Amino acid sequence: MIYLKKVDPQIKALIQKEKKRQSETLMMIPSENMVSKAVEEAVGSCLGNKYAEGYPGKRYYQGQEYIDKIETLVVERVKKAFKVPYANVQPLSGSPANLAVYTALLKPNDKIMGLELAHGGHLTHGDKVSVSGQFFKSVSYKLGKDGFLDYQALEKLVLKEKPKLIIAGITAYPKILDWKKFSLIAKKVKAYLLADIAHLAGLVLGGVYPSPVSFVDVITTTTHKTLRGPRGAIIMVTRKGLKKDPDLDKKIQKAVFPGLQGGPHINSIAGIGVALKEAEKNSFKKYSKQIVLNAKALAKELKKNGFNLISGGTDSHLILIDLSSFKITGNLAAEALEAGGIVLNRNSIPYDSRPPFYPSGIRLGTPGITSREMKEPQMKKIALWMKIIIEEISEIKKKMKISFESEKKKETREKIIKQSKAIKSIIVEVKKLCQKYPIKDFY
Ligand code: DSN
Repeated sequence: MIYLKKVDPQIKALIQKEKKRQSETLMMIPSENMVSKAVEEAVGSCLGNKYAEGYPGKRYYQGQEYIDKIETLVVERVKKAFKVPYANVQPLSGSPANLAVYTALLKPNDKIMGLELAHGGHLTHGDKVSVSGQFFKSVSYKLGKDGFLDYQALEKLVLKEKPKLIIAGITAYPKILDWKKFSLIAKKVKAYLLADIAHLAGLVLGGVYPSPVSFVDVITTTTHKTLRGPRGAIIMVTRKGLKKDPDLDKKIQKAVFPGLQGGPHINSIAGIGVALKEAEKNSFKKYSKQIVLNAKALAKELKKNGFNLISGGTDSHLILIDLSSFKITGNLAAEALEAGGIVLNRNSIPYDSRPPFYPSGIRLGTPGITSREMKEPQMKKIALWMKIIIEEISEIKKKMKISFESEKKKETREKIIKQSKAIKSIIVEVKKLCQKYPIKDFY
C-alpha cells in the first residue's frame, strides 16, 4: 500500500487493522468469503474510472471500446457457466437485483410470496420493512415446526393467495430446496418463479447443490458469497422463463437500466468475470465440495456437543443454531464467540419467541474458513470451542441472575463476557489455528 501510505495513512492503518482482524479470526458468517488476488486486481483497476450507462453497443458516453468487450465477455461467461440464455451483470448487489426483477415482472401492489425472514428467507423477499413488502402485497410462507420446508402447506397457501411471483431462496435455511416442487406449485397458479441463489451460486457451480435452471423463470444471485467473487450481482433468465414470457429478458434489461440504476460498476463486473473463470477450475469444485463436508462435520460435532440445530443439520454451507436451551440471546452468544475469535452472526429462528434485534439463534457457515483450507479435524476443534464458550457464558449469566431485559443492554453483556475464563484461552488457540491456515491466494 505504498500510495495509501503517502496519501492517506489513516485509511491505510484502518485497512491494515481490518486485514489483521480477518487473518487472526475465523470468518464464519455464511455470506462472507475472501477473494483471490486476481479478483482484487480487477476490482481495484482503472475500470472503476469509467462511466458506461447503457449496454454493450448502446452506451450513452464515448470511450467504451474495451468496456463493451469486458461486459460482453462476462455476460457470455455467466451464460456458459449457469447454462442460461440471458444474463445481466450490472446489478450493484443482491437487493437491487431482486428489486429489478420485481419492477420488471410486477405492478405496484401485485402479490409476491417468499420465505419469511425469520424462517430463513431474506428482507427483499417481501419483508414488511423492505420496499418489497411495501410496494407489493406480500404473503410469506414458513417452515414447518420440524424446521423443514413444508411443500404441502406452501401449495395450499399458493392456491389460496394466487401470487404473481413466488421467490424460492434462502439466507438461513440449511437444507436443499426442491426446485421441481416449487416449479410444479408455481405452475398451478401461473406464477413467475424466481430462484434467489445468492448464498448458493458457488455451490451450484461447484456441483454440490442442485441447479434451479431447468425449473425456474428467473435467477438472481450475488457474486461475493460461495461464488468467491467481488461484491455484485447477476440476474439470469432461463429458457423456461423465455417460454413463459418471450419478453422477459428485455423487461429485466430495461428494469436494471434505466429503470433502477445508472452507470454499472465495470470494475466489479470484470471481477465477476475473473471469479467465473476461477470457478471453472477443478480446484473450485474441490473447494465447493469441502465447504459442504466442513459444514456437515461442524454440524455433527455441534450436535454431539449439545447444540440444537434448526432442520436437524445441514446439506449446504450454513448452520442455524437454536440457543433456547442455553437461555441466552443470539446477541450474547455472537459477542462472546467474537471475543474468542469465532465471528458469526445472531439470527432469528423459526417461530422465535424473541424479537429480531434480540433473537434466539446464531447462524454460521464454512465458505470463509474453507478458503483457508481448513478441513474436518479443524471443524471438530471449532465446535468444541463453541461449546466451551457458550456453556460458560450461560452459566455466568445464570449465576449473575440476569434477566432478558437486562441482557438487551450491551454493558450487561460485556460484564458477562469479561468474566469468562474460556474466552481468554480459546482466543489464543484460534490465533494459532489461523496462523496454521493463513489467508493466502488460492490461484
Ligand atoms: N446479508 C446477507 C446474508 O448475510 O445472508 C444477505 O443479504
